[in-house]
Amino acid sequence: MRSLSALLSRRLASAWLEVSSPAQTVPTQGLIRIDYQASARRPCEATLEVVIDRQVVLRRPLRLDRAPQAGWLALHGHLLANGVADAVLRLVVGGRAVATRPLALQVRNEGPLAAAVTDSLRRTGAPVALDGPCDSRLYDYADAGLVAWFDRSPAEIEAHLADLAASGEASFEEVEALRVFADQGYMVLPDVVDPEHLARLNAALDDAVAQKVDGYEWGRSQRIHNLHQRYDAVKELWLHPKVMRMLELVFGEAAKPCQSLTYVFGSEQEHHQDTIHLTPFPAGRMCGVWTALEDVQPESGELMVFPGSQSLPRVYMADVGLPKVENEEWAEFGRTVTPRWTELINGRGLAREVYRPRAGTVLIWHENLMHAGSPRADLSRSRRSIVGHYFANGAIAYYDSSGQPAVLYEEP
Ligand SMILES: O=C(O)CCC(=O)C(=O)O
Ligand SMILES: [Fe+2]
Repeated sequence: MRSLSALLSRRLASAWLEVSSPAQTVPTQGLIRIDYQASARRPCEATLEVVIDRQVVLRRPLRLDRAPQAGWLALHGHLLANGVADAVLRLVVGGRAVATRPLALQVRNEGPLAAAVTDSLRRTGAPVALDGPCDSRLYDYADAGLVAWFDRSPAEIEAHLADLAASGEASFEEVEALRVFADQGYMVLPDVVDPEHLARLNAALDDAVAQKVDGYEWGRSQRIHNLHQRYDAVKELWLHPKVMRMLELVFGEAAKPCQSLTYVFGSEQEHHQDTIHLTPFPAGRMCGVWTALEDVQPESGELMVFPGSQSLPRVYMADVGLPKVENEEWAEFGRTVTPRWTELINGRGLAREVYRPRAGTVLIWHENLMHAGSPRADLSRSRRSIVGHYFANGAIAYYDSSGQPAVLYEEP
């Protein structure tokens, strides 16, 4: 008997759990991502439980063995009170908790959009913890009350712009730019980045190329991820006051950047909506921002946009019946989703426009604007540009194509 209980307690003690979340260090809006690693000395069936305020909000079966198994889960922070949420993750084997890890999560959902999202999640009975990938079916995209002002009727758009002008919230030029954005799905802002800043940005890019950051090889279309984390000049652009101001007028909320992508040469990306990759709820609460670091030359693989295409139906993974993309295996996605986008463009007879801005010009596109990188007819011509994707404060941000929650930059 004694040896049995000794054996049992040794077995029970032999499971490991490590947990972490960005919300441990910064107050976080929207989805809260929690990463974990679990293992056990001997193969066993376990349950990972997530407890918040003494309520079990998730039970996930895991088959453990010696090799650490990594996973993640996401919480709807909108359904938690602002402040610190005391979460506990534990591994349960044979009815007993064999490893327990506390997590103090800082929750911050503020402003009218966050309140509207919380109401929507409560109405539809969304769970606190997602038991699987992030997906559009979790959210009430059909709720007319959550439609962004720029996705409404022409009369409603004009009424909104008139309000902005009358209250002095936006200047005449800003109202004009917003009108173009609502109508065409993008706006172009010349001379946002001054020559001195452009010089520093190009120097940062030269350095990144020389150092082969992100494995970059000269001449390739490949993009370099998140250079704002390495170079102040890129971070300054990423948080540029003029861009942030314009995005705030678009969203009616402050903007939060999500990532930066730097291109030395044209991307040659096929036409696409960002919606399926950088997905906001409610719809419309994400924008792409494209900054030219040099005067864009013909045949360099220019960005192309399809004016007016933002009003096409949004394509989500649930509509195409594909499983979430894992391990960067995009082939099936491309075979299924790209033809669907082509059909949508052709069905409307939408034309493409080649974008050839001067250095320092910024283009802001609507979440659902169809855009592409044209083929690089002259491979020697660079096309230095930086793209940021921004979500509205208060929105839920996720990557529908991969099912992961987005992690946004939160002001400390
Ligand atoms: O710059 C390009 O060619 C395309 C970039 C793009 O589609 C994106 O970053 O969303
Ligand atoms: Fe894109």
